[in-house]
Amino acid sequence: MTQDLFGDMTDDRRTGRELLCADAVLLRGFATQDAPAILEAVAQVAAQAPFRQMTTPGGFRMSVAMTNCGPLGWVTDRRGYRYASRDPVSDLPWPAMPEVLQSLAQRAAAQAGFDYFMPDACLINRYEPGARMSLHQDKDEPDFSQPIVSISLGLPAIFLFGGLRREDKPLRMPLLHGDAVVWGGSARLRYHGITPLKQGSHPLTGDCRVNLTFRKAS
Ligand code: MD3
Ligand code: FE
Repeated sequence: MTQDLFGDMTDDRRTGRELLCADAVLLRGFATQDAPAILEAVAQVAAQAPFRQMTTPGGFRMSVAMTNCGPLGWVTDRRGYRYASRDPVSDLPWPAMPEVLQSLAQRAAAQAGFDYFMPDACLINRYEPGARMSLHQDKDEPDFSQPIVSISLGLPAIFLFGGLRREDKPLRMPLLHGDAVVWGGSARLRYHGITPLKQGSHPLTGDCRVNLTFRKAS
């Protein structure tokens, strides 16, 4: 008799896939092996387009420092949130998306069932102790049928995973070094955030956390 030993688990130990909710998949440790190469690529990007703390339309300076690579980059200033093809600091195009990042995002998406994900924007967030991201939706992209892939590196963070309305009480979930999350479909517009980063030290990133999100922004 054939039997699915893991058939009753939402934590799928055969694949490392864990369902956060419908259409949101957590791939624990997906990027751990590639972390040194990913961080080298991030350093290359940041040498051309340095991390900076951008200003929200409401006039607040974000605690998270950001940069981008790929044809489009996410930016915010007093005029609003948007994707732009140039770095507003240098007025140069964003650095190209390194192959190691592009292929990682595609492999993560495929693991979650999105076979032809072609991201054209990679937002790179750097959290130092105390930095946070309040509850928000990712809705500056034109096509919500396209998923988003997120990779977490360095210090752990507590991820807030809300519903489709800001009022929905969020679940808290740790995101650890090497974790990937892919969310699409009915999860694509869920509210989410990151609680203030705790102090610590990670052998590969020192006193910070780095998060990359890959998007199809055109
Ligand atoms: C959204 N970044 O850059 S990504 C962002 O860790 C952003 O820096 C966070 O939100 C960060 O816009 C979180 C992780 C994530 C994981 C699962 C989700 C976001 C999600 C599920 C649904 C919606
Ligand atoms: Fe987000």
